Amino acid sequence: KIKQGFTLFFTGFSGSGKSTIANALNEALLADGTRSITLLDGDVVRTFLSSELGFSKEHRNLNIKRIGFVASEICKAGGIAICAPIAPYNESRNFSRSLINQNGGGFIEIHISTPIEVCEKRDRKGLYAKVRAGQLKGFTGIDDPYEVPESPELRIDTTHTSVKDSVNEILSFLRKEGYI
Ligand code: GGZ
Repeated sequence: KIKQGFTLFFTGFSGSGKSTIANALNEALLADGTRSITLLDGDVVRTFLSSELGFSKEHRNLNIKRIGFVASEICKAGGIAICAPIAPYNESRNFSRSLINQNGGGFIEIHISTPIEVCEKRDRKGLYAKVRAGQLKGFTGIDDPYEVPESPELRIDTTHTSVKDSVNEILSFLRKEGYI
């Protein structure tokens, strides 16, 4: 029997660890089996699917709805979609969940809840420094909103959790729920 398609939908601040965990999870799932997996990373989506969009509330919601749509098509075909945008708004996260559920796919929302102070301290891409220097405005968690998900399937704070442990926690959840 072919297993149900599902979407792993990461959400959290820039630098919270979403992409790192999403990539490691992608590798683990690829190594584990025979299923088709698509990683929809934030920067790739913004290059190829949402290149005309900025970071207003409207544009961010539109970006997330597009990601949700692509993920729903992947799920329909029995595949696994891994998405890792910031996705700061409930509206478009919930839209994606509904669309994917309607199409018979599972939706696993994973809030990477690493606090903004920790993300800023890491500042892997130097973006927080730019924000503090006044060169970047409307940055999520600094001077732009992030609506904390109320009931995600998983919540992981990477302050004291390794990538490996995060991946294992997600894999355990997927096994427990019968997704893999
Ligand atoms: C937040 C921004 C902004 C603003 C540019 N606010 O660390 P990154 O660089 O690679 O992740 C961030 C990415 C966010 O794009 P998303 O498509 O994930 O956002 S959303 O879900 O809200 O549509 C960051 C960079 O783009 N970036 N300007 N103002 N992040």
